[in-house]
Amino acid sequence: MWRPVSRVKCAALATVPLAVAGCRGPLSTLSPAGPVAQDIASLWWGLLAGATALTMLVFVLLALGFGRPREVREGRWVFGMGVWFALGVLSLTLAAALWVGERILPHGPALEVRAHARQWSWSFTHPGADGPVRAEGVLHIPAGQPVDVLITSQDVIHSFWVPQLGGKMDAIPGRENRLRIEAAQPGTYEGQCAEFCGLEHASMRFEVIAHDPAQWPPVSPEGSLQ
Ligand SMILES: [Cu+2]
Repeated sequence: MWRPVSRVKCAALATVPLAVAGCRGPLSTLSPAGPVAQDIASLWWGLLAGATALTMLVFVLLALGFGRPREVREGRWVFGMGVWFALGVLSLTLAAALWVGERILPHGPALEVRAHARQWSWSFTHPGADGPVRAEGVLHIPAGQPVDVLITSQDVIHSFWVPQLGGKMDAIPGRENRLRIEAAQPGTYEGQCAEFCGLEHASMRFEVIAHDPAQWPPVSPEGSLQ
């Protein structure tokens, strides 16, 4: 028989689309726009599923504990659910994390660009028709192919992060770290320094423009990237 849904349940249901909408956006890992970021997003959902399964187990145990007295079979609840089920979930998530972590490493040849961090901005060096070309605040890459970003800093530790295209990597003075990113389609993607680096850290943003591979490299007659 149909029964009216309570206001509390209505309010709880109404928050679901809001919560899901909050996971999308130009600086969200859950809006992947390339294969590397897709792997990371898939891992995030897998870890969420594992955490949900374990949380549900705890709630079931709590319900049993506060429910009416009943006979509890140790073999099922202590070893079956408490040990083997939890170990199974944790082993699966660990295996998935190792597998994805290996997949997103820079394997094989890729176009190389350089990222230079400083308080509080980024500059990038790209291959150009007549030699390396430098651009302030905008990283240009071709779409549809892997790109390795060689990242360094000239002052303190920063972190290069374009959530829709890949993982994040620290920019460390005196050192060059390599991060693989890839954009499946031409477009503009947002990046952000992901390591607190001083007062203006929050405004240390940059853009990645992925170009049509047929128009790469996009060098203007003046020698700067458009
Ligand atoms: Cu920063």
